Parts: sequence; C-alpha cells; structure tokens
Amino acid sequence: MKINLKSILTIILGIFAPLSFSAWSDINMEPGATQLSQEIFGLHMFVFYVCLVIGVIVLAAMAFILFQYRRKEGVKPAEFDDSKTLELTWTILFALILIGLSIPATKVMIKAYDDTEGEINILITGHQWKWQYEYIEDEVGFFSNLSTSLDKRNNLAPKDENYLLEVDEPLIIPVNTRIRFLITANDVIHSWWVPDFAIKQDAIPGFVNTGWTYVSEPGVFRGQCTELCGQYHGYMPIVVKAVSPEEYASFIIGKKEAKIQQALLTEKLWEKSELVTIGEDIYQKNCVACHQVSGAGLPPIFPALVGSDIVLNGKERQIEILMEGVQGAAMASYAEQLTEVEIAAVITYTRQAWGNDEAGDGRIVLPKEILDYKNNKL
Ligand code: HEC
Ligand SMILES: [Cu+2]
Repeated sequence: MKINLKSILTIILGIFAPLSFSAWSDINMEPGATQLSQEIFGLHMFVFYVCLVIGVIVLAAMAFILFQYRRKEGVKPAEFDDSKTLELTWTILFALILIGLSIPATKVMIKAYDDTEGEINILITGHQWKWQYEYIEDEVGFFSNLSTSLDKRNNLAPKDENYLLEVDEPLIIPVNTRIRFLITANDVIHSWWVPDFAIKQDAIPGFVNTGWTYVSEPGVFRGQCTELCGQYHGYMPIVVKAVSPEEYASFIIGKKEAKIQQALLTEKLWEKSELVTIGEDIYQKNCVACHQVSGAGLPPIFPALVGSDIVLNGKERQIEILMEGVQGAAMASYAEQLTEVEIAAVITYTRQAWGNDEAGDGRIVLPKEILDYKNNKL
C-alpha cells in the first residue's frame, strides 16, 4: 500500500469507527444517582478529555512526522541525536499535567473516603453467598438472598431484565439522609458494589471498610458482589431501595415488631405441617446450593441428607450442626441468620422430606427446643 495522508486518515478512522455505531452511553461510565457519583463521573470525563487532547496531539505529530520525514529520494537526513531543551520541556510539561490532574482527583477521593458517622449506620456482612444488613442504631437486621428462581438459572424458564439482580429483601434506606455503610465479611473476601452510589468496597473478614451515600430521589439501585468469592459468587446480588423517610420509619417499626413476634412464636404450639411448609422454603433458600433440592447432596464433599444417620436419628447432633456449623467444613452456623422457628422448621423439613419420615423416628423439632439449646449455652 502506498503510504500517503489519505491511507493514514483511513486507518485512524477505522480505529474510531466502532464508536459511531454504538451509543456513547453504552460505552461510557454511568453518572450514577448521587452527588458523589456524579462528581466522580465529572472527574472521569475531565481526565478523559485531557487524555483525548494529548492523544490527538501525539497521534497527529506522529502521523505528520512519519509522512513528512519518510525515506524520499534525494533527501539527506539530519544528523542530530538528542535535544536537551525538547526533552526537558516535555518532562516538565507532563509533570505539570499530572499534578493538574491529581488536584481534582484528590479532592474527590477525600470526599469518597469520608468515614464520619452517618445519620444512619448500616453494618453489611458478606457471606457465601448472601448479604446481611444490620441497622446499628435500631438493632434490626436481615439477610438478603438471591430470588431468581432455579428454573431461570437452569435455562428452564425465560430470563428477564433483572436476571440474577433480584433479591427476596432489598436494603431499605431513606432519601436525603447521610447513610454510612460499615462493610465486612464472615468467611471469604467479598466486595459490595453499587455503581449508582459509586461504592465498591471490599468486604474482608476481621476488617471493617466504610462507604457512604446520600440519595435525594427514591429509587431502586442494583449491584453485585464484585470479588470472586467461590462457586456462587454470581448469586449474591445487591438491591437497595431508597424510600421516603416516613416509609423508612414504618419499615423499621415493622422489623422491630417482627422481632418481638418472632420471640413469641417460639412459645406457640406448632403443627408438623406448618413447620414443614416453612422449612421447605428455608431449605430452598439456604441449603440447596450444597445439599441439593433432592437432598442427595454432592458426596463426598456435601453429604446427602436423604437417609443420613444424623437426620434420621441424631436430633441433638442435628440441632448442634445447624447452630454451630461444622469446623473446617463448608457447613456454616445458621444461629445468626435463621430464627428459632426457621431452624426448627428446616430440621423438621429434612426429617420429613424425601422419604426420611419412613426410615427415622419422624419426630418434629419445635422452635422451643432451639430456644432451649440457645439458653443452655449461655
Ligand atoms: C455451603 C455448603 C452447605 C450449605 C449451604 C449447607 N450445608 Fe449442611 N453440610 C455441608 C457440609 C460440607 C457438611 C458436612 C460437614 C462434615 O464434615 O461433617 C454438611 C452437613 C450437614 C448435616 C449433617 C449430615 C450428615 O449426615 O453428616 C446436616 C443435617 C446439614 N448439613 C443440614 C443443612 C441444612 C439444614 C442446611 C440449610 C439450612 C445446610 N446444611 C446448608 C455443607 C453445607
Ligand atoms: Cu461474594
């Protein structure tokens, strides 16, 4: 190919052509939903344009030099080697550009990493594979589990817009309030990432990182765990719902009442069928990842619960396993994440499901027994 200005222009256009085919916003970062995220976006665009100007100047200079000073007949090349003035100029010039970029960048960083107390402080704990949210001042909390159905995950049902980005219980926060997040983890490193808030903070066991937000419009914001944290890393999304302060207040009251109700429930006289119904739901949400829907597990790592001696005959041991977990194995303690009723229900369910009720003693486990276990330990 003959190299002339036209072919150089063609190459440059070829490189940038894809940009004209897709909308700019498809490629670019999102401005997000908070003032901070928009400042970060502004910083990103500012740095981008500085780079763009430098890039255009450097590319144009290169193209010009390549074209102008290419090997030509009858031209004698110049013989100078280096130019102190030129080298010094561009060293100082670029140092100045870098300092110029670092000033606005530092300002935004300091703002983003501000960890002063919020009006509301929420402790976020990453677990394999779910998020736990605790409202520190109000002493209420809950776990937020993926709610995308197994059928969708197994390509048996059509997927929709929020596939793998939906949870059973979103994190609720009020608008126009400074919220501080304290972010940690229980097992391995996770990372709490909500792009609209410009928060992407590692959740590390034994370590508390912080993030904060101030949302001014109600809305739903979605994110994901963004630190590879094991087999179901893609199954622990984040959904945050910003609501009016009134709605938030009634949400907290509801949570507090539920907590009291829960305590009363342990005293209730439970029917087997009630416990099995609750237990099946709890099992689907918490246990199928390892023990499978069929209860067959994935031996030898995840034991089958069908025909398991512990499930059939070892009630005490089974309660202990659920409450304490198994040291050194993937079986975690559920004492914190499930209520007494839920633990009793899931144990009852595993003792009644898959034909286990025929082989074993078939007794049910009552919430009261879980409460007694807790009290005996104290
Ligand atoms: C992350 C994987 C995982 C999840 C989730 C899990 N388990 Fe386990 N479970 C295990 C492993 C691994 C063991 C074997 C522990 C050992 O080495 O003894 C086990 C053991 C058990 C046992 C003892 C079975 C036997 O025969 O040894 C019971 C009962 C049990 N799990 C019930 C549950 C219930 C109920 C849930 C849901 C609330 C649950 N597990 C959730 C991994 C898991
Ligand atoms: Cu994770």
